[in-house]
Amino acid sequence: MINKNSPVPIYYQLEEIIKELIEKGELLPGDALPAEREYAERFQISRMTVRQAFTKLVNDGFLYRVQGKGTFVAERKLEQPLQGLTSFTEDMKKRGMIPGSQLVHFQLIPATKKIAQQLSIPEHGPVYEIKRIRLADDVPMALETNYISANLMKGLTEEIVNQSLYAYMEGKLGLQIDYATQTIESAISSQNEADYLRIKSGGPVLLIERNTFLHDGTPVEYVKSIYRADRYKFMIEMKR
Ligand code: 16G
Repeated sequence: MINKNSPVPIYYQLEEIIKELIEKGELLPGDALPAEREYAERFQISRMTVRQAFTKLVNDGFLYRVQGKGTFVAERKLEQPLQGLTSFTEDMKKRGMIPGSQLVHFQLIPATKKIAQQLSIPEHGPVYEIKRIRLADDVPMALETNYISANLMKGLTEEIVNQSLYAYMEGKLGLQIDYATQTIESAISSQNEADYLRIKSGGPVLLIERNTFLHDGTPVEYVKSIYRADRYKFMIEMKR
């Protein structure tokens, strides 16, 4: 299966072979890969080359390593469309997964200059700071910090925060969430974030910031999220 006369590097050919096995379901999430030595013998290539292919696949999120145990097939990434303004709860339900939240903290704080600006409210105005670990089928996917003006978000309780914020805003408060702007940047997780997300410290994450508005332009939330880069990829359709 490996062509040593090809101009295509051998590690790359092996990478493609492993990816195909994953694609076809012959290697499933959680399955252990054969030892480097075994692959080296099977394909008559050097262990260094096998390691190079494994490392590339680890970095690209297809595989993960466990110290002293070996290399395993990673869970597939969730493909999140970027069109459409949806909530975490809606996104997970659409996939047939069970959405969940673990509340890290829920506080009423005076708005800092930056948050006041983002929410178009006076500095030191009352703001809810809500930090939640967002779970899909009990697996942490993101760590989300929402800032919401307390004057807009009447009657917020811990119980509500453990459910869907968008459902509360629209269903109970009758607010019409209309549009949002969002940026996505790559980042490296801090020890703290990694602990919440159950990944290793320094593991890749995506920093997503969202500003959401009502139809009349009133800001309803400013959100800073840390998404697991090993579990998420974003998709957008383009046309010209
Ligand atoms: C998503 C949104 C977040 C929103 C939350 C509401 C991103 C990056 N963020 O996680 O802005 O506050 O959904 O979810 O997509 P909920 O209705 O389930 O509480």
